[in-house]
Amino acid sequence: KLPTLAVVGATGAVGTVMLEILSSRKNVWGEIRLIASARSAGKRLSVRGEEVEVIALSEEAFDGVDVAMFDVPDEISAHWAPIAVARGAIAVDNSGAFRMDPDVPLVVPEINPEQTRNRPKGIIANANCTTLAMIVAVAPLHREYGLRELVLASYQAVSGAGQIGIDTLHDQLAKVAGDRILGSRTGNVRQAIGDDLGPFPAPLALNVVPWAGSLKDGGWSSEELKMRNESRKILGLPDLKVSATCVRVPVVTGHSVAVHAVFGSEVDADGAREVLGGAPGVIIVDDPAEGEFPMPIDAVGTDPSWVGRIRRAVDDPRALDFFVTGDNLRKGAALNTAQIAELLSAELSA
Ligand code: 11C
Repeated sequence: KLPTLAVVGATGAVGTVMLEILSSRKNVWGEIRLIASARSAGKRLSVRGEEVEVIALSEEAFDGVDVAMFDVPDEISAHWAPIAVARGAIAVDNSGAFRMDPDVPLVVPEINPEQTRNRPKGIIANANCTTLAMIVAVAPLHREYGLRELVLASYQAVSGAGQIGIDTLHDQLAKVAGDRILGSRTGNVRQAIGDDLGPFPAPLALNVVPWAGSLKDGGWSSEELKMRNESRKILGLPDLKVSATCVRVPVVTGHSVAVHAVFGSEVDADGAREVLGGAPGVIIVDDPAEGEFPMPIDAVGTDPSWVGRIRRAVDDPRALDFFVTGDNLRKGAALNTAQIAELLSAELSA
């Protein structure tokens, strides 16, 4: 009998992409149960070509569930994932609630799939979307050259903040469209957009905002610290030096990261291209003469991390610079969760 899967948060931005992914990948599930807040209960959503009614989150909703995926905010996961485990499920959590718990593996199937079996709490964590876009490319380079340091700058899409982020950007773009004066004088974009900033601290339309997440010690944002801490844990490098600056840009979906990676040995761009060319989950798009770069408008809706602008640092023969773009709702969230769950389905079905 194929295992039963629950998707908690089925109606959210990530949940919606999850249902598409479950409908297009190899079918390894028996029942797929869709769970959401009481407000969304009763909705009918399509998965694997069938209409399934969404049920409300409750303890009983997990009865008979083998694997429960959580695509919900941290506090909902923190409360409900242990309940799902107590009811007999293995939880795969896409929130930040458990990622740094030493008893919870942080799994990227292309990098550390074996860690799905080491789950003393019955919970497996999925990494942050910005970390995921970048780490899929960094890990194979680390295996080849021995990573010492990462200096990162992100260019993050608004869908990282959920449906409210997408709606906010579209509303703001509608307010500024067609006005050719906007953006030429200080203050006039703020004035055109008004007070409705949605989940962002400043207007996103015609702007970039060097902020994602919440304020932490030393002026760092939570997103920047996630990139540091999660990279260390996934790569198994607890002393890795990581500095990140996370920036929100007016893109709907597709997180990008400019990476400066310093290694223990000398690197060269062709060697790196060869390593990345054979790496799972990576596609190289690197032909500047033809205008071919990794970009959100091309990467959206696709599975791999797109990598380009690969070059050796001019001033350090041990450092590589490159640019990565990945779909933050797919590999950055739903796809990686689905891949982890598929490993569990294989284990449970064996
Ligand atoms: C963003 N990366 O783009 C965030 C969203 O830790 O899973 C995901 C936050 C997380 O805003």
